[in-house]
Amino acid sequence: MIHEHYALAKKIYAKIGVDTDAALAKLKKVKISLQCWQGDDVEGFLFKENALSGGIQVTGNYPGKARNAEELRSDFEMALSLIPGKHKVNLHAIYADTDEKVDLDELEPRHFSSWVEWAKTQGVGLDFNPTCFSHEKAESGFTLSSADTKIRDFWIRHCRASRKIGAYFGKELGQKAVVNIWIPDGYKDLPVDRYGPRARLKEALDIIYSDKYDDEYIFDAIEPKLFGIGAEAYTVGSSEFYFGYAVENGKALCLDTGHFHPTESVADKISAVLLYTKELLLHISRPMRWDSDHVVIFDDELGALASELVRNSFLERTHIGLDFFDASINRIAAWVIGARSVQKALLRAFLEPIELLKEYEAKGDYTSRLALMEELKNYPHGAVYDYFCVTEGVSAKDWLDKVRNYEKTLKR
Ligand code: RNT
Ligand code: ZN
Repeated sequence: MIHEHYALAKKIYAKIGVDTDAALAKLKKVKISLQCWQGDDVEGFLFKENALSGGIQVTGNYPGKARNAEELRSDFEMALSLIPGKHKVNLHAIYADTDEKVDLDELEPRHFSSWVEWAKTQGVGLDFNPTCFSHEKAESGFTLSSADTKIRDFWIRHCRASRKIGAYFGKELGQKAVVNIWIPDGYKDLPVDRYGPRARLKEALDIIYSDKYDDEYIFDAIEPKLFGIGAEAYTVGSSEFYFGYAVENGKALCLDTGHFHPTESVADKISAVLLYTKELLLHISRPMRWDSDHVVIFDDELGALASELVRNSFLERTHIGLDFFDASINRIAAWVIGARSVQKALLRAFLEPIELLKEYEAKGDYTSRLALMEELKNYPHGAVYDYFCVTEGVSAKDWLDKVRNYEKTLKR
């Protein structure tokens, strides 16, 4: 059935000059980085007693979260088996797999060697993030921008250690590791000095990035944010702050789709940012009324984001990561739904007759442009995606049954 549907879809797309096989070949090349923190509600393994802080929140009490690296890896294997293609796994520093009592500023590549060995067996790449929250030294609400040099130096050491770990991932796995810095620093209420913390953050980043690593191994990104819970009035690492820093220092900006006013379009920002930065990191999330980090679905925003990347050939310069944490549904299904939604959106974008649409636009024929864009929504891209799943050896439709069966075997 799936093959028949595909044959028909292929003909339908051919009529508007679109080659479905070529679209699938492009989709196959796109890696999505799966965020490990969806698997255990951003708890990590290093400091089991620490509560989640930094103004982010996980809600829900669905059973079965991973309690250690072994369980998390097993969950990942299940999820990866249901997502067509080869992908990446995105780790946070608190997911170190070690029996040693080690603080964040003392982390070394060896504390992640089991992850690297596992990644090799799975054929996945690894990305990395310093964890500048859920820690006693982040309790003041300030990390890299703290006025207390002891605190600031601790976080600088942690970020330097994190880049070293990222470079180790890149070297071992033969593919660049994205090392993304996000800090929660900010004030709940109106500050008097908005400049000082930003000046300190800039200085801290300069120190962190003074360690040089091979471009082949590591890719640096910095992630701005509008606000966090408890930091509603002022966020040090704002959009302008990091955009400026990225442009001046040749770093990549990370655009998290939840980190803007809810009516802003992140899709619209990409073409502006990529005029000034070489590369881009996306944290694809789904904000609902606020930065709620709901599981990503194939909605209009995601469609627009995917079209922007494809129409402008930005994928070569863009790293795609997922960033959501929903504890109210099965956590493995959450990864699968999110990743497959991104793929579906990208596929629909790859199946657009871009030249024809551009031609309408250039001629000023906005009627044809709008009419065709709307018609395309009903084209059989779903049949093409199903075929992609099957050719990649992945369930097209009944993947959730597999998650359910796996879930039944868990003793958590
Ligand atoms: C927080 C940022 C950040 C985190 C992860 C856990 O608002 O989006 O990327 O979600 O690092
Ligand atoms: Zn993010």
